[in-house]
Amino acid sequence: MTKEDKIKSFDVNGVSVHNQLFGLPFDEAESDIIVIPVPWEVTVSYGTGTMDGPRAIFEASMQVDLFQPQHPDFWKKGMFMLSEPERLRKLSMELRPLVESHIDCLVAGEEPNHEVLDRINRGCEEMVDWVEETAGRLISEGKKVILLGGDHSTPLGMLKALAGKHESFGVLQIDAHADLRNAYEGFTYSHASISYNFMQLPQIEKLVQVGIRDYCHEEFNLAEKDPRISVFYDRDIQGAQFSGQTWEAICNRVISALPQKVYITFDIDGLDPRFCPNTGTPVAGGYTPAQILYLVEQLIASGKEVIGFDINEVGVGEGEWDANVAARLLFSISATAYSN
Ligand SMILES: [Mn+2]
Repeated sequence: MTKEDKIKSFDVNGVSVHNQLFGLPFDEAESDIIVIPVPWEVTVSYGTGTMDGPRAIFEASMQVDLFQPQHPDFWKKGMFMLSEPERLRKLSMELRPLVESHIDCLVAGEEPNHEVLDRINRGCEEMVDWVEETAGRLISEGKKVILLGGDHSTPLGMLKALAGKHESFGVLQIDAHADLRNAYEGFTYSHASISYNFMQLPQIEKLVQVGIRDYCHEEFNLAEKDPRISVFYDRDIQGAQFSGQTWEAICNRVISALPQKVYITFDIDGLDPRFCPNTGTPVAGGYTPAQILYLVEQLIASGKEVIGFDINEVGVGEGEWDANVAARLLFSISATAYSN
């Protein structure tokens, strides 16, 4: 059956296709938009559970209705999620106990084992390489790409792949954390170092962070002195709202700070924790899904282009609430960013 035939015969109001992202009937070749799942939680520093995020979002996606008021035909573009790389899930589970013993060492003030640290860093490098290779292949096939973490170390390979295609672009980071630490806890590819790491790519001309409310002196100072980094701290955003500034005005300030091409890295903990109670490192404060969606809508309305995005740090605890929120955001952000 051709894609056209599938579109004609698919009942968009009916029961979703079993075991397919959003219950859509398309395969990888027929889908314009491909989701890369990265089951990975090696360097997480507080709670675990993000490794199963992509799987849980996939499950929850089958309950999402496909009507998007501004883009009712979006589903016809096709969205498909690759199968999970089993090798990475296995490697993540192998490395996790080593990370825990390394962190215990640091907490106890003992000298860490450098061989163990090397092994962790090499394992993380393998994950980054796999993501870069996979995203690179999809980009060269003309696909729009989305990554689902896993912890926030997972998008580095995706950004490297995009840096191979785009001479210059900006990153919009929605997050409670700045993630600007250099090799946090000794881990080169820590989830708390993602922004420090991708800012080493010369193609990234600008980083605009939104929602930051848990950060250290080093991160504050680094952001202050790097002209490529603009931070909209949660305290300042909430303060502006308290004194009467609209969310629209705040979005416009964020968007003005970004260049024409934008990658969005969305740590789910940027949201108010009531929308992601099982994320690894929740922090009080933050935003509603509607506010984030409005920000992306305004970004697209401004004429800027989204060249890729990720959603990461979605935790799985009791029930499926976190994944349910993330699945709906995945669909509506995709419809907003990728309808043209
Ligand atoms: Mn975070």
